[in-house]
Amino acid sequence: MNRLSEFMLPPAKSTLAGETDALFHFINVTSLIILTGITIAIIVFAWKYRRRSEDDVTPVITHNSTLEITWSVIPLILVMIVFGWGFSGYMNLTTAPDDAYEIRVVGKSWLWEFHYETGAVSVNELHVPVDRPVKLVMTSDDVLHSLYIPDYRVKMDVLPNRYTSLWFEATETSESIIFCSEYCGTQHSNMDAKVIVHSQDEFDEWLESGDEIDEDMPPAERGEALVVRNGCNACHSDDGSRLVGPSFQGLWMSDVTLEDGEVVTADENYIRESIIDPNAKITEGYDAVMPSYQGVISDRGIDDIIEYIKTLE
Ligand code: HEC
Ligand SMILES: [Cu+2]
Repeated sequence: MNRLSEFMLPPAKSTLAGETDALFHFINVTSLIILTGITIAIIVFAWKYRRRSEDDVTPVITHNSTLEITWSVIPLILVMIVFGWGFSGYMNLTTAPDDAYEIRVVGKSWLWEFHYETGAVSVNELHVPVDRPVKLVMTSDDVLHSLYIPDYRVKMDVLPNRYTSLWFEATETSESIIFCSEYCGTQHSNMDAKVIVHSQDEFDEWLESGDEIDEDMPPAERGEALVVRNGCNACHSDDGSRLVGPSFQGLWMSDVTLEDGEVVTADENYIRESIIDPNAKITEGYDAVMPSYQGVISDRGIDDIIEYIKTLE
């Protein structure tokens, strides 16, 4: 079973993965056996009962009860096994244990935000403790997204205006990738994140200091780290090239023409507003697709990002 998994599937790193894989292999292997059997039978019978002479006549056979019962009952049993097995797996997947640790998830075009009980927020990095059930309560800020962690064999749609949830229990301290698996616009393919599994102690420590990027770093460097951590660089380049949004290079104190023709200077206040309330002023030639970072990036963090943008002359 493990060999099969390694050959066909990503590593299994959650408590639910084993059962899901076992059912997958059962269906796969059974289908393969049946396919082989039927193919061999077709070939053998085609050969055995081939027409040998001009006056060969096919006997008239109306039915064969034994055969018909056999080929109905065996598949019925197989289907019932798959159904029962699948149903118990489904119940397991959908009912989180009562003591599950809850984390709120917000999907936005095109990033993932994770909100923890302590008020800590992380973007595109989900931090969880190992060997402990974790329940994600998810919603979307805009369109349909879907959170998919292949290593854990879990996936759930994320919808605007309602909550969905999924749970898992990570079995090892490692990193796994998270995908958005519901097409959500031009940067859908970049809407990935990772889940970072810590030991309980490490996780508690992370929660305490989570949002703090190293204090000793110079502000501009912290700003750059924040730009990466918050996924800004998916839409903004630092080298003048145009992505979904305008490049940060040369932005500082430049004249920005807005959608309505007004020209503003890209000073502290403009940049700050662009981060907190991006749709207040839309830059000419771009779509209003930037998510708001209100409540995600602290005032201090915004200062750091401004310092970073200043360095990109
Ligand atoms: C999903 C893509 C996307 C992400 C992620 C994103 N932005 Fe934007 N951003 C845009 C687009 C598009 C515009 C231009 C339209 C507008 O003004 O809203 C923009 C505009 C801006 C502007 C104004 C630039 C100008 O030339 O007028 C600033 C500053 C900015 N973003 C900063 C950030 C920061 C900082 C982050 C990360 C914390 C970020 N953005 C994340 C898409 C994005
Ligand atoms: Cu998405």
